[in-house]
Amino acid sequence: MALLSICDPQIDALIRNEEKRLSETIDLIAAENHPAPAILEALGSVFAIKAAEGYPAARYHAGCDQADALENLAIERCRRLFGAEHANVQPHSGVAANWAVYFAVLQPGDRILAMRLSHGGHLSHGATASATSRCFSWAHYGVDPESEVIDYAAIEAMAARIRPQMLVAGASAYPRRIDYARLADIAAGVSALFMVDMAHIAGLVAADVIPSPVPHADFVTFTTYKTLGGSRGGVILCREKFRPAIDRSVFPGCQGTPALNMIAAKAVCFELAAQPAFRARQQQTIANARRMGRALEKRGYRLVSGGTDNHLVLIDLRPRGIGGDTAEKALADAGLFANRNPVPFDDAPPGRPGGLRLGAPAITARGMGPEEVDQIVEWIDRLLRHPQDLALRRSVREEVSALCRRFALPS
Ligand code: DSN
Repeated sequence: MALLSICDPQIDALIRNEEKRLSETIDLIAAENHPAPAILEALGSVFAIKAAEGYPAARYHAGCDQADALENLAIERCRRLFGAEHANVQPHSGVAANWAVYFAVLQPGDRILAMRLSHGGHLSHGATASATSRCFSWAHYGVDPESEVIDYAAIEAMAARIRPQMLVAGASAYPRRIDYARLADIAAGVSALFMVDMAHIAGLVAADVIPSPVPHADFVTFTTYKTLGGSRGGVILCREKFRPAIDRSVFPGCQGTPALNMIAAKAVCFELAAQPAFRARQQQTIANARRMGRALEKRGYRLVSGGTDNHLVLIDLRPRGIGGDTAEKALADAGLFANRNPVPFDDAPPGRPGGLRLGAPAITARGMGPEEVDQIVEWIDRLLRHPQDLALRRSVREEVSALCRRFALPS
């Protein structure tokens, strides 16, 4: 960074400011985490330079000896971590991984059945705003209106009616476990392929603290920067028989040269995720999310599905008469970062949804436990009781900074 401060002080200043923001505030965004600095070191390494189209031992550029060793190691570590037959570590993101799976085995216009965005699904699962919606014929399933848990009987009926070529599971705002065995049976019953996007929960799966989709699915996609605790990037796991189609679809189908620096960071992330300390951290992530949920309920908040089995909770703010956008802003001004989110059967516009999503991965990475979770919930409650009180935001922000000084970012 010493060089950057000389050659580009503006960018250097932005990096310093972002470091300060991270260390002095609390990250409750369920999709985020605090990676180990070793991961960022790999990301900023000379591997950022190399062009290496293709795969190990089959490149379209010369000078790839180290690149081949790197990618092979990343693939091997990833396969071992998740017990997968094949791993492609080249996708630049989770969305890129999903595109590559769709185009590996489907034709434009094919039918895909996936979880509805407003019930917790993901944009790249055929949401109207995503280009994926224009390439395939999507149908969406959701949660049961009473339990707010995935309605498997309804999925079975929809699958029988629609006869999709692919069934997609996985979510970005669903606090419960997913019954992969049941979904695999439903897919098999209509001869559909089965893909699981486990981006949010990949760390919990790697640590074996929740069930893995890998034995049940033909394809599993994920990102490395959420619960898995790495930096940004995507991965595809698949059965061996799909290896040629998946590899061709990633390169040259959907991407050009891989980002080898990202692959280096992914490899370090997989190595760290295989350590015993990582398992303890993932167990604590779930314990912290559960505690957060119970503490919120005690203060009268309604949680979607009544709680959580994973790293996030989704608060339904509609009974409180506060928009998710107002809540997000009040918390952010106080140094607590979370994000507004739709809740199932929410008819509010997307910019002003009725929910707030809170996640425990980043606070857990800082070593925070039950006492700090209770304190965070107390702040959230105070802020949401007086969502327009600017003085309150300022005073909570000071308390947040004081807590942050006791819990350094991972070093
Ligand atoms: N998928 C988005 C989220 O869950 O916040 C970003 O990764």
